[in-house]
Amino acid sequence: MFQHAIVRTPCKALINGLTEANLGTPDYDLALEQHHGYIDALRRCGLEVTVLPALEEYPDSCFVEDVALLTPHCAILTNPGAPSRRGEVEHIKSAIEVHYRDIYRIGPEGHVEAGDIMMVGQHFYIGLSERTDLVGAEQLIGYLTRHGMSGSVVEMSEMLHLKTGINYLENHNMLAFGEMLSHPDFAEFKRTAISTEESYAANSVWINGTVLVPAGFPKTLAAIEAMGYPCIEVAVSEYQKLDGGLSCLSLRF
Ligand code: CIR
Repeated sequence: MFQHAIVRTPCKALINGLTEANLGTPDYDLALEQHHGYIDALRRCGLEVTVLPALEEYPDSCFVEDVALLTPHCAILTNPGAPSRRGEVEHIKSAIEVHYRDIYRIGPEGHVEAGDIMMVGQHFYIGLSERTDLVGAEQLIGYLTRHGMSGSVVEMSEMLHLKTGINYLENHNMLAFGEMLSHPDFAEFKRTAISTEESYAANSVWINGTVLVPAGFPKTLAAIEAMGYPCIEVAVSEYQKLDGGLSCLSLRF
């Protein structure tokens, strides 16, 4: 179960965030409104939410998930593969120090963005993407192992981050699309296929028994409800324009 979440208010420079989505420029006011709705959904799942102030010099800084991995036993600050995002890490540190004694950091020689990390119990799957490399992943696994957890790397080629294409809903259930549907590393799990036109909704998030689902993806919503999970739909269209999924907008621990 999770008790806390950390989010960061989107800055006005959000409209200049990194993207390959081709869905147009985000509307900042709508993005702010959607961020409030997101925070509200986290609270409805029982989380105490820390809201950090906007960081105008980092357009993508509201995607806090990428800059740290918060496990039940330790925290690991990452070193994002995207150069424009590296400075975000220093700014998340103090919010994490409030909750964690053991805090590690990925080294300058390796790169990790935690959107590439999927937690399944005490095991962490780490996607090797354009943002996360083997050197970074091995450092991360070293830190996890010190605290009795484990990690493994996942080869991938089609998507931005691992969790763009696969997400764990607990109880052995995963949502997957594209290369993640047949990926051998997840053969032991029950994978529910997300169709190409709803692929964005593969990034739905389990929080304390409830699943947050991006608004506007009815087939995925119905599939998750049919699996027996209560769902909360959250409008995040302005973040989709920046390749940002539901999970990247918060750190949950
Ligand atoms: C980026 O490209 O870094 C941001 N525009 C989106 C980050 C999405 N993060 C995630 O999926 N964990």
